[in-house]
Amino acid sequence: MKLDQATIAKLAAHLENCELEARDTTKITDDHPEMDWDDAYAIQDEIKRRKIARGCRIVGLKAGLTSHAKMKQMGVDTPVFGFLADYFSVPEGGEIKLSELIHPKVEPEIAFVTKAALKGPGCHIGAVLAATDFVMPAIEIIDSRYRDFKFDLKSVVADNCSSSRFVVGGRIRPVEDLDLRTLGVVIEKNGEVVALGAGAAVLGHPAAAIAMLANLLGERGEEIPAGTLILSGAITEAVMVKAGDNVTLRAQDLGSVSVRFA
Ligand code: OOG
Ligand code: MG
Repeated sequence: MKLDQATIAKLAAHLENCELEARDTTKITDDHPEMDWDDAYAIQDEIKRRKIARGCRIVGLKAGLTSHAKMKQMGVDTPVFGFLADYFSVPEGGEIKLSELIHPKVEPEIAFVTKAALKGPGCHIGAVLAATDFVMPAIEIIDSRYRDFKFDLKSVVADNCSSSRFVVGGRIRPVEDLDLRTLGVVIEKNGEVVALGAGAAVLGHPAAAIAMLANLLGERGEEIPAGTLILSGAITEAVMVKAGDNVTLRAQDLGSVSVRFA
């Protein structure tokens, strides 16, 4: 760790206030170039602590930057993880007010729900599939607090990996009958296809993102408990939205999920 506790608390408050007030900021590594990975996750943990202290529930985890499309779009090269708070969850077919967000983008993802704990090191796809209760399609709405989505990995980790909102729904299915590698997804904006891909875009298999997450948490002595919702990361690049947009994710074998922006 390179930052002291007071600086971590100050940066967490700053980033969380930007989230809650829907305003952007410059990336925090501009002022703290020395900060390391532990500092970045400590700031994210402090944001989580602030939310819990205010009465929020943590309802899940997310992996991010798990596809080449995303890494290329954002100019970074390592997957990262963050948490999902209760108020991030938007009902299927629901509406998101653009005034509450800065510059949201949508991503097609596969959501996993576990039925057994997963613990690294050494967690692999087989362990993830055995521990998966079911999967469902998800639209993640990311909203980096950094101006123009310009960030480096440590800044984005501190910012809870741009987490903002998510919508899950569609068909809920056990993984046994699915091939998540070849499962196709299409994102439509106002009826027009704007991005498409297949599950293998995420680290070769979306379950590999969950294994990676269990292994990263394992380094911290933590595990993924049974009953955890986890977003496995965007299959395609993220797509910009504006007021009035209707977004639908159509996922092969998993039905569709929609959300509107007002
Ligand atoms: C970071 C979050 C990335 C994903 O699914 O890859 C993410 C960002 O691109 O702002 O959620
Ligand atoms: Mg995502």
